[in-house]
Amino acid sequence: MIKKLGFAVLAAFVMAGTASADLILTGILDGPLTNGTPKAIELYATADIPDLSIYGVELVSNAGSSAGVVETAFSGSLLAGDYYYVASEAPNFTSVFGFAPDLITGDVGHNGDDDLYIYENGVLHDVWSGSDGVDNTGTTTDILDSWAYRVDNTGPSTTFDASEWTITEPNSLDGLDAAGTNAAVPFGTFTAAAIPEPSSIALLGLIGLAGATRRRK
Ligand SMILES: [Ca+2]
Ligand SMILES: [Ca+2]
Ligand SMILES: [Ca+2]
Repeated sequence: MIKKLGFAVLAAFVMAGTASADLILTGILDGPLTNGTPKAIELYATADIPDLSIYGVELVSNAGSSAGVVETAFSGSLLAGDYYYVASEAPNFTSVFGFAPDLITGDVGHNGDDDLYIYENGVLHDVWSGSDGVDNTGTTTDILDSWAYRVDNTGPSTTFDASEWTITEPNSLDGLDAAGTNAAVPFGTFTAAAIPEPSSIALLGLIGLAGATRRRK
C-alpha cells in the first residue's frame, strides 16, 4: 500500500516532468534575400520532446487577430537542447545557415509586421508580438528586413514581454548577402537552464517522509 502510494506520487511527478517538456519560440527572421527570404522562426527544446506534433504555429498578419488555432503543426522529435527551424522556403534558408529547415510552411511567411502564436495541445503556449488588431509597422515589434531573438533563460510566455527579446531596428539586414545575414543573426545561440534537480530531490524526500510517517502508525 505504502509502496503503491509512493509509486503513484513518483509517477505523477514523472508525468508532470514530461508535461513540462517544453518548446520555446526563440527567433524570428525576415531576411534580406530574394522575396524577403529567409523568413523563418527558431524554436528550442528545454527537454526531450518525442512527438513535436503536439505543437504548431499560427501566423496572424498585419492588423488581423488570432483565431486561436494551429495553422501548421510541427513534426518529428527533439532532444533537450535541440533547435527546430521552420521556414517559408528552403533554398535561401539553406544558403544562409548551411543546413535545411526542419519544416517548410507559408505560416512563417511574415514580413516583419506580423504576429506568431505557438500552441501546445491546442492551447496557447508562446507568442511573438501578440498585437491583435494592430499592424506592427512602426511599433517596437516592427522587424521588417530584420530579426528578433529571445533573451537566454526566458520563455515560453503566453503574454508578450518585449524585455524578453532582443529586437533589432527595421531594415537592419538590408543589403546583406547570405554570409552577411548568417553573421548578423544569432540563431543557434539561445540557452536555457536545465530542469532544476533540487525540486525532484525535495519531492523524493517528501515521498520518503510520507512513507516513514505512515509506517509509524
Ligand atoms: Ca505583414
Ligand atoms: Ca498584430
Ligand atoms: Ca528594407
